[in-house]
Amino acid sequence: MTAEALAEAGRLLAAATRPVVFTGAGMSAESGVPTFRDARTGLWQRYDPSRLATPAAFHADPALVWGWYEGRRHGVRRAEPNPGHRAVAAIQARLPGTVVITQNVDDLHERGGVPGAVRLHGSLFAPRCSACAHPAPVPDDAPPPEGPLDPPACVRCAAPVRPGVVWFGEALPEEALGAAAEAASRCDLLLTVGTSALVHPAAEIPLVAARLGAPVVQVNPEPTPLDAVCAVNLRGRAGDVLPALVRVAWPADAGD
Ligand code: BJW
Ligand code: ZN
Repeated sequence: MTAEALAEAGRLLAAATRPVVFTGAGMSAESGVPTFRDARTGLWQRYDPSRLATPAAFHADPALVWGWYEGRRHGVRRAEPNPGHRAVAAIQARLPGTVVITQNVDDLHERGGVPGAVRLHGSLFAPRCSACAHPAPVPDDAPPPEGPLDPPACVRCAAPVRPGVVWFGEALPEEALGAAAEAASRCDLLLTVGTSALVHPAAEIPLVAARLGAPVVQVNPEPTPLDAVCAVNLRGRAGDVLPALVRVAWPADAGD
C-alpha cells in the first residue's frame, strides 16, 4: 500500500456522507476466524462445501453439518474484534450515514461497536427450524463438539433445528438484500474489505455502487475481481489498513 493510495482513500472517506462498508471473511481473519478461500488457511481447503454448506448436505447428514457449525460458533465466541472492526465503528461514529453490509456470519462487527450491520448470509447465532423456520434458542454452551452432533428438535414441530446461515443455492434474506442494494445505489463511497468477491449475489453490491458512479476503495492483501472497478486499492490487512485510513481521514481525531 503506497502513502499516495492511503492519502487518496482518506480524502474520499473524509468527503463522504453516506458511505457503505462492505465486508467479508478477511475482516475477521486477524481475530482468528478462518476465511473460506485463502490458499493456506481457508475453510474450503480443509472441508468440502458441498458436504457442509448446502440444504442437501443438511438433509443427508444433519449431525455432521450441525456439529461443524457448532464447532465454528464456539470458535467465534472465543474470538475478539480486531482493530479493523473498531476502525469500522470509528467510521460510523464519524459518519452516522454509514451503512455496514457484511457477508460474515460471526458477531464481531456487533461486538466491535457496529450494532446494525446488514447481514447478507445470516448468523451463526440465529438457528431456526429447518421445516417451519421457528427461531430456536442458541444452544447452551456445553463444550464444543469434537465431531458430528445431533441438532436439537424444534419446539413447535419437532423437525431438526438448522444453522441460521445462507447456504449455496438458497436465497439471501429479502429484506437484507434489498437494504444492501438500496444503500449501495445511494452511497457516495463504497469501502470493500476482505472479500474475494466471488460469491453472488453479494458480490454485485460493490458493482452497483461503481456503476452508479460512487468510488470504490478496496482493502485486501490479494487481488480480486473488484480491482477492475476500484478507484483505490489498499493492499494490506484490514487490521492494519483500516486504522491507518481513519487516522489519515481525520488526523485531528488522533488520540481521541
Ligand atoms: C483479508 C485478510 C485480512 C484475508 N484483511 N482481507 C452468479 C455467478 C456464479 C454463481 C452464482 C451466481 N449467482 C449465484 C450463484 C451461485 C452461488 C455462488 O455465488 N457460487 C460461486 C461461489 C460460484 N450463490 C449462491 O448459491 C447464493 N444463493 C443464490 O444465488 O440463490 C439464488 C436463489 C434465488 C431464489 C431462490 C433460491 C435461490 C447463496 C450464497 C451463500 C454463500 N454462503 C457462504 C456460507 C455461509 C455459511 C457459512 O459460514 O458456512 O457464505 S459461502 C462463503 O462465501 C460465505 C461467505 O460469506 C462467502 C463469501 O466469502 P468471502 O467473505 O469473500 O471470503 P473468502 O474466503 O472468499 O475471501 C476472503 C478474502 O479476504 C480474500 O480475498 C483474502 O485475500 C482476504 N483477506 N486476510 C483483509 N487480514
Ligand atoms: Zn419447526
